Amino acid sequence: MAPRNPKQSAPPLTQPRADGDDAVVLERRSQRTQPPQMFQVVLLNDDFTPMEFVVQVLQEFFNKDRQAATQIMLKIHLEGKGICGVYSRDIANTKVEQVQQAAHSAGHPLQCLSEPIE
Ligand code: TYC
Repeated sequence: MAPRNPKQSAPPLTQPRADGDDAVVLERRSQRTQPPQMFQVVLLNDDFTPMEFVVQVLQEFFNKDRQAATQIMLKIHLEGKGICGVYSRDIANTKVEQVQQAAHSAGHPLQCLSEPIE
């Protein structure tokens, strides 16, 4: 059998199916598999969590160097919220849980959440 070039061939069709009076309906499937939904993990500002703790969270859980972590922390402090990173759903949820656990253990009210993007 000759190999098919997927870029040149028409999008796949579902199996023909009999519909009522022997009519056959061809349904076109959606053309492309969509990329997975991505999520941004966000930290919210508060009046109590120490700046140094936020910098350490950004370094430990979001792999930021100290300079980048400090810039993100200051942006959150000044603007109310800031993006720590963008991940697939499960990784984003894990990051949120890690931050919440660390903040809770240290007795800080730091809030972290995940938001779908686009
Ligand atoms: N606003 C806090 C303070 O002045 C610092 C802070 C920054 C808290 C970022 C939370 O996500 C945060 N100590």
